[in-house]
Amino acid sequence: MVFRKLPGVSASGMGLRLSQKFVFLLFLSGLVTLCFGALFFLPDSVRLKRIFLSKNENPAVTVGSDNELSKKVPGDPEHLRAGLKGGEGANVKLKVSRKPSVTHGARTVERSVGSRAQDERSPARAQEPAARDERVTSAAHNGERASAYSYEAFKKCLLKPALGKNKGTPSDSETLQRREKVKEMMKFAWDNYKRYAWGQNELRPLTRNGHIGNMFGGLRGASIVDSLDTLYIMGLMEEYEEAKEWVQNNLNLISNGEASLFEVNIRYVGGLLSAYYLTGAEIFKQKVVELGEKLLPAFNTPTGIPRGVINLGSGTSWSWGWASAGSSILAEFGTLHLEFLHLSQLSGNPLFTEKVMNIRKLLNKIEKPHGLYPNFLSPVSGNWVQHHVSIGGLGDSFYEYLIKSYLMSDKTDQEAKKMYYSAMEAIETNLVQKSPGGLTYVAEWRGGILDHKMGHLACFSGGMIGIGADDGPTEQRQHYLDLAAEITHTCHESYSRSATKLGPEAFRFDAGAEATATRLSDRYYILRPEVIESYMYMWRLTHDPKYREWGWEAVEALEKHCRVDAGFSGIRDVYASTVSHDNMQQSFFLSETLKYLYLLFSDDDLLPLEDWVFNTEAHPLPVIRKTCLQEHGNPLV
Ligand code: DMJ
Repeated sequence: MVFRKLPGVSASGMGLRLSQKFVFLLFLSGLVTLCFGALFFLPDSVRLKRIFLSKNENPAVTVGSDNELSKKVPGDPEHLRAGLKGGEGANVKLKVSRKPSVTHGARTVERSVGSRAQDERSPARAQEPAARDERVTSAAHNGERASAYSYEAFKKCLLKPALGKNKGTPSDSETLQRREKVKEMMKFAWDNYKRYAWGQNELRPLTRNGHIGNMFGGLRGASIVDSLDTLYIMGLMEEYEEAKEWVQNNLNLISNGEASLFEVNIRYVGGLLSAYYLTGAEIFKQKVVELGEKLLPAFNTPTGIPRGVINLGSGTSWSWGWASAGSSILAEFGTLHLEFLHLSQLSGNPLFTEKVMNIRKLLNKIEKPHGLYPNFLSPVSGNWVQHHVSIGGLGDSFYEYLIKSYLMSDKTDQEAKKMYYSAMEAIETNLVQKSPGGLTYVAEWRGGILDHKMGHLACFSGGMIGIGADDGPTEQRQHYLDLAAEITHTCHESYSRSATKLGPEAFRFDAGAEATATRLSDRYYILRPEVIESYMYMWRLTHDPKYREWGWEAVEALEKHCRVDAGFSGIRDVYASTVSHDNMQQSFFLSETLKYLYLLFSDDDLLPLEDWVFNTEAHPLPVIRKTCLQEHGNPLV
């Protein structure tokens, strides 16, 4: 038909029959659709794509709930892995559906509720210019002020030497031997990573190769950055120097990939900050400020609540495909405060602090059901999206960062303190339960209905409640310490009731279960640290020898079931005496699990808690003593 309309050309003149014309047209239109469609699968950086797809487009997300999500986790060998404290969610591959927007007609139909929330206000890309301005401003700030920050001045404000009098060496020989064993485990994990996966993100110890994954937006060397401080405090200096050299020469921050804001913050920003504060090496400061700036555009949303995923090159951000209705996750946007305050300190740029204070303000103001903080919040409207509350995955480290913000502020951040203790009160009233067998646990809350399950991730709360006990209302102090001990005991039970003496990903207290996993999909252990983390804090707070014993049980179990010829691996079923390995040595095993074990068998003056607060990836950050810092010439930000 088209041909007939072309001047001077008749269809018959071309010698085509009607059916042939039809087939030809069909082929032509198919070809055009194919070429155009292919544009969407090109990487962001490809020029053609940038020309064809206008800047106003907003990549969308697909709807998903954490329920749907957890269904995807089990059996997905790629992701019997990782994970946020911030989420069962992050247990899954970074999965962002990038469907095109409004301008491409029919495709809008495919979009989800979540993406609509984004598109309505066209937040992400429409605000890109602002993001760029911020980076420029920030860079200018850096030039002027970063140099004003003096490491020597900072050191004068520590109450005690960071590594203690004698690097925390314990005086009794058994503890010393145990500590040496942990150090050997670290060296073994590191050497194998170095041999088979150097420069990649994590080691696959069975196949003896590296894993890059897609949580870090093209950044590499997650295990290196996560290990810097552990190597340093263990006195593995040769290894530390190799790691530092890699950061200096190979940590390339010019990346155009899509990263989890939370994971990059806790592992890379946290790791580099700690490395800087422990060693004073300028390279870490330079890298961390540069990286911090790349995260700022994630905050360009109508509310300032960042989205979960950011393209580190373009600054475009998205919500997770699985997050309910385009929402942001409490444990993700609530786990930035500690690092961002330090980024402001080091760079002299107040923007980092402003961003996290804005999150704080919104959370403080918003109405909370029964005083609880649900896990999903819309970055567009600033309202809760669902009423699921958990001190485990999706919620956890938000609470952790409240009390740690208070402690890191030299106990001056009264707002954080108030929010923490009110949240604790609501959690105790609504979530804390006692099992028929007398075990204390923290259940999950779904719109008023309790789910009698506790995730491995939630086991960090023993330590958190412990470190918060002393600053609670006077009449509650002993109670909080007791509660911390009870929760830690329950988590230890989840380990001791398994064949391997390692704990499952989630355990339940219903249908006759007491601290055991009832679902096949909850039986795995991926070298997580939370239970050991609580042992370490409880040891420091009480010096009850049982915590060291429990830590040693964990070392023996790790050695027996997780150590393989070329590293450490997670296991698929903690109840099976013949284990099946998941082929992944998580970077948090080096940064957290082994560090907490090492600290457990060290004297308390190695990273004393008066001076250091651990971020959620176990990277120690110093208490900010503003007056002291200023007196010694460090500018206040
Ligand atoms: C770590 O990356 C951090 O502890 C995070 O807060 C939660 N998940 C893992 C360890 O399990």
